[in-house]
Amino acid sequence: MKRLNYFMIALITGLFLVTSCNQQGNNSNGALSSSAAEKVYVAPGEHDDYYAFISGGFSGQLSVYGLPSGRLFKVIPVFSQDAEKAWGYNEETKPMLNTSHGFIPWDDSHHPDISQTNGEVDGRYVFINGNNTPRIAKIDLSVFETTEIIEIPNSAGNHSSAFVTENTEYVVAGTRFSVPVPQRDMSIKEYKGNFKGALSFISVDPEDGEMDLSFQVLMPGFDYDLSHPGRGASHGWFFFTTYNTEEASTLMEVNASQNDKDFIAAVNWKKAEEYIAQGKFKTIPANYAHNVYDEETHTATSTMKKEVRVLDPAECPGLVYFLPTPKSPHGCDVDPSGEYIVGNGKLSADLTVHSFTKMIDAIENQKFDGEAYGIPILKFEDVLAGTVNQPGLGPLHTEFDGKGNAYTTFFISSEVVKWKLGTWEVVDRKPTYYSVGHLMIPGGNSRKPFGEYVLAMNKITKDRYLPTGPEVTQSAQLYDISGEKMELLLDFPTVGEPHYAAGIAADLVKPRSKKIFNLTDNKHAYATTSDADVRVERDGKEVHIYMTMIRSHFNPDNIEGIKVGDKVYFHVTNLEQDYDVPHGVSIIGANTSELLIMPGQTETFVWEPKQVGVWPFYCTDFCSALHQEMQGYIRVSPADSNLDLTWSLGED
Ligand code: K7E
Ligand code: CUA
Repeated sequence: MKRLNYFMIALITGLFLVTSCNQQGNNSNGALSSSAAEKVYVAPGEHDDYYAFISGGFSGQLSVYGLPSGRLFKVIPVFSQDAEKAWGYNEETKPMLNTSHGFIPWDDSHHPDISQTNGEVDGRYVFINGNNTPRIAKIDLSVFETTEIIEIPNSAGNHSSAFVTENTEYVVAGTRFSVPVPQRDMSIKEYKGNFKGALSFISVDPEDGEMDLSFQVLMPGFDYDLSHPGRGASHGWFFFTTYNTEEASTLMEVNASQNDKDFIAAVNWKKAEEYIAQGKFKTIPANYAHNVYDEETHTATSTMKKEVRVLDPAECPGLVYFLPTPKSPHGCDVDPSGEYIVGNGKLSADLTVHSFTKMIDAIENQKFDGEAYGIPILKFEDVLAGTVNQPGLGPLHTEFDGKGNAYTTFFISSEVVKWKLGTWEVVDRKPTYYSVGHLMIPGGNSRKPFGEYVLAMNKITKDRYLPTGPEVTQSAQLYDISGEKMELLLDFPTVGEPHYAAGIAADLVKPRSKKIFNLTDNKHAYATTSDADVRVERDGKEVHIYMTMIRSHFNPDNIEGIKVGDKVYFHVTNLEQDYDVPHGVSIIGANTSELLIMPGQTETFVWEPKQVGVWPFYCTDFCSALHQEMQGYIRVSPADSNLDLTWSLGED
């Protein structure tokens, strides 16, 4: 199959899909058996064994589920505004969504990955990519909140991201689209040879976890689809799938499918560190936002960074090698030992597995088969570990159970296929409903997968759930993989489009989860940590209300002297110091969301009253038996009123 014509591609992507979706769910009756039900049953009040962090795709967020129950606990806002949590609406978190393109309230989040120590997931952070306006976010698992977002310059469609090295030295972000670097006004027709693909290495401070864009490797103008780190012997390397090595810029479905083989790019990041230390980098101008949320001020700041260090592989021998890999590979997955690198060629009949040992051997013996833009190309036969023959149609992603087995998803034939590392034989296959994308084994992207379950994330559900109009839910399916054969246990709906997920034993996260914020640590510029400090201050047309909340009142709850045309800042501090007692607040006519304030925290929203009157505000979170009494009034007078500011609580 040297050339795929238009018709064949339509056949593969269209027709087979229809066939798979016409399969009925009736051969999945394993899910109805009582043993399957028992395996996912978590009794009321009991906890799940695992956390699953599932990306929201076009929702831009990250959802937190329990496994095996499939129960949804939280949707963590990351790249998209979330009125429920005031994310991107309150004054404190707006800077988190700042970019070089201004305030961007949405993104497309695909690949969460959990921080690691010695190659094992450690439960400190989850990192996730924003594809559309390239960004990497860090979620702190002590609070389950996004605490840092860094924009990636010279990148577009930040897809081969956000994967971590085995001691979280780096979070790696590869561009999907190649673009002019630096960006400039030029003809699209001059793409070939001129556009570049930036692979970004973002360091993570071992102490405080702060991210910094350490350097970028400026690669040829291919598309960089997915990536995974080496581990064990291959620690120090990072592997990226490429497609469009044709460097086409139009009608990609045909033009980017011409080459019989694309590449997996093997990047030696330890070598990169040496080149950086030797000063063999160029510093080029850039413009990107670095946004940090401070837990003590409960406030985010956004800083614009102005330059980035880049390495040119043509000038850095030993930095990058190309491993030929058939037919537009998508997933790029490394097994727990670090020896095998699996390339899932979307249009290939077979799965290709490369050997790290053979790769090093070929490099040492200089067995090259030409070069591309100064990057040596290794011989396919020299690096091939083995091939899984005709395992299914449309392979996308592979995970590992730590017991010598790999599990690959097949989008077109709608199945998960289990095969053995080393012998490459297929040992089991189970259908998915339908058209599976990624799959996830908790710890599957580490040296020590937990190996008990695999979660398949499906693109299409059709008849699997009650219909909800033209838009139906997407879905995850949980399989027991503790035995020789996989067993389908559970379907559960997801938020947005689940691309990838990351999972971890609950015991590694639970003990670190915070219950409250200490009021004594609250360093918010407008905090009101005692009722003695409650006040309202006018500064021209700006009014600042320093307000507290505790069961079951606001202080103050009566305010007069506000005028039409004022800009009123509500700085509200929740004085509670008990677990699970948030309060909310909003006022009629506010052009923003409510605030939902955790114990010990301060948040701010702005209200610009437009009408004269006496307007109520109230608590939006049912907090006590007297929650409905938790309310107050603000008197708004005409713009030319001379009424002085007054405020009170408990005065009639
Ligand atoms: Cu295959 Cu964005 Cu990882 Cu979706 S990607 S499936
Ligand atoms: Cu406070 Cu309801």
